[in-house]
Amino acid sequence: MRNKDLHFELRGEQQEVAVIRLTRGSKRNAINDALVLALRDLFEKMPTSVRAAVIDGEGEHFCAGLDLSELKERDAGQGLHHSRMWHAALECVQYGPVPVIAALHGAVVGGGLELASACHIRVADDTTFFALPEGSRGIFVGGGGSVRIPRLIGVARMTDMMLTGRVYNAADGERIGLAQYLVPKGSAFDKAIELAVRIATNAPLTNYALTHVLPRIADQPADQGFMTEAMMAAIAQSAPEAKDRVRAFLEGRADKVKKA
Ligand code: 1HE
Repeated sequence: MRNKDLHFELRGEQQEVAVIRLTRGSKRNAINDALVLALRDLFEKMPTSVRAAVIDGEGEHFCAGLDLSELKERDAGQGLHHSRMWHAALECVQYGPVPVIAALHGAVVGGGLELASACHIRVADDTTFFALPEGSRGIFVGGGGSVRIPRLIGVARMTDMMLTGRVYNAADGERIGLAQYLVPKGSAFDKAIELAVRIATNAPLTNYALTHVLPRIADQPADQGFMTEAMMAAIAQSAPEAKDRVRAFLEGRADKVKKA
């Protein structure tokens, strides 16, 4: 599981926050086959203490995408399996054990944007820029981007990014939905940790509902979505932890919602 290009550490009193860092800064954190497999293994074998995870990248850029030096002559079958390998790994990120927050800076391009879009929350600092250079390299996305990115920004914007090589800066990226948070240069990681610490205090079943059930409801026809929602609501509210939390509020022991 260990890979020299992937740093892993646990933070917090209960070791509840995992930090995963791409440490291939000399290659702008370009993802080669070994690294994509290491990411998959890491999410499959996440320690049970972990309640939330943060992914970031060493150096000036979050991730330059696929390691283009490995893009050798593949036949159609090999290309298919390569893409499916990325799918399997990023599936482990999106549908893994815990919510994942991407702390973004610099280039978030190609497969780097595909990795970021498999995370549940994206925090971008002012230096972030988003692009899909596959369009000008004569290739196509292969890491799930065609499924996940239109769900964030719509088919028209992704089509434009790939047809024209359009690059979105951090502010415009946040405006169109590529990131949910925009923070000053150098502070994406700290903001992501702050969010992870907060998320780690939620009931695990609620976090599971949000990461595993909500995206599936969003893909269902409304009639089925309402039914899935009702079943998830029933399961969540019957957990003892939910009853404790509701009682704490009714007895004045829990925080009120504060005005933003
Ligand atoms: C790389 C890669 C890479 C950098 N594969 N080696 N991705 C791209 O098309 C992005 C290509 N990269 C860039 O546009 C730029 O490198 C950056 C904007 C990200 C950063 O620029 P800069 O000036 O800071 O770095 P650099 O000088 O371009 O690169 C430093 C080194 O990293 C250099 O290697 P060196 O041995 O000459 O030092 C680069 O070759 C290397 N490097 N990016 C391999 N991507 C599942 S399908 C996904 C499809 C894709 O992701 S397509 C790839 C899209």
